[in-house]
Amino acid sequence: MTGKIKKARLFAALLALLLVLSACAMPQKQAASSPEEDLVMVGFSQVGAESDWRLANTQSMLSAFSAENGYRLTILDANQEPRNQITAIRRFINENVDYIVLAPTQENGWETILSEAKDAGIPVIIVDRMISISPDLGIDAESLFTCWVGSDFRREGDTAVAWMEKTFGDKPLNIVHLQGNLGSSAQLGRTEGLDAGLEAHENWSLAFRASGDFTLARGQELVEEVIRDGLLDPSVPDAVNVIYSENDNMAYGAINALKSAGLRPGEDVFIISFDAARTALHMILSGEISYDVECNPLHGPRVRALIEQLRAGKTPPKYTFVEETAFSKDNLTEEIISSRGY
Ligand code: GYE
Repeated sequence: MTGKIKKARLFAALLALLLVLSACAMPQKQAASSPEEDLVMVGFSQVGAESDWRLANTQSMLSAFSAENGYRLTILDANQEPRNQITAIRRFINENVDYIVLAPTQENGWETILSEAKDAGIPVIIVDRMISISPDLGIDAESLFTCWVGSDFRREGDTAVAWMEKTFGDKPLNIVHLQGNLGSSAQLGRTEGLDAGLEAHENWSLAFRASGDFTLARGQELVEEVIRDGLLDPSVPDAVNVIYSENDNMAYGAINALKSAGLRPGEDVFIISFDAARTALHMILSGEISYDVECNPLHGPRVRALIEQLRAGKTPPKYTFVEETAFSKDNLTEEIISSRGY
């Protein structure tokens, strides 16, 4: 081999080595500056898509935890099944996300999976509804989550009852009660409020009570059944007919059923609802819904603020209750409706 060829080979070998070295270095360099790698991973186990409230809540989480804000959010929709939430949380643990956010379908049944998250060292933030752990299990529920943000559902129920007292005075009430998912905090608190009202008023009677799962379809079916059974007959003297619907979507279903049976919501039957979603607020202005207790679904920025505090090494409050109001025709205008975020 001539000296020239040797030199050329050496040069080629060096060049190849350089290329290999730079090829090895490149992905690392890219990875270090890649925004994808820097994103904070959040796994959100969402209840489902059963209502306007829930859709607004999911949307709020998506905008708050965007990539531009520095997050990679995975939302798993549990279709209102607690066991789907357990699978979702286990997946988040396996993926070693930075934070788990849980909107619990029901209060019970979280001890095993949340202990797994705790053992994996992943902070859990609970949003909207609450968890509870049976005292005989000897586990402190508060030790299984870092913090919670949501509504005071019992207070919402009390607000509705106070309005019924003020509006109907001492008239006898014939009440049809559409409950949310049994065992969820939203159902439990709103039902407790009504139960206290029933307890305090001898002339309030409960004609019907069943769960409509927070959906329009179930709310409609239940009220169709109630009408078939003659439980909302406007010709019965003295009784004021009231539907106490634990969310707006069931109220929409109730209104459909009333109208198809020729009954007038707001005249033959008064509807009290919860959430105060935009469609429902328009129904207040048109007189179909008489009173709506607000439940604010825009938790995305609140959950993000809690995570930001944790990331900064601070201790956020264990419980954050959202301030809420209630609407009737007396305090609502089109301007108010269009100024609201949901
Ligand atoms: O009222 C209902 C939704 O947990 C506050 O869930 C939430 C409730 C809300 O499906 O519309």
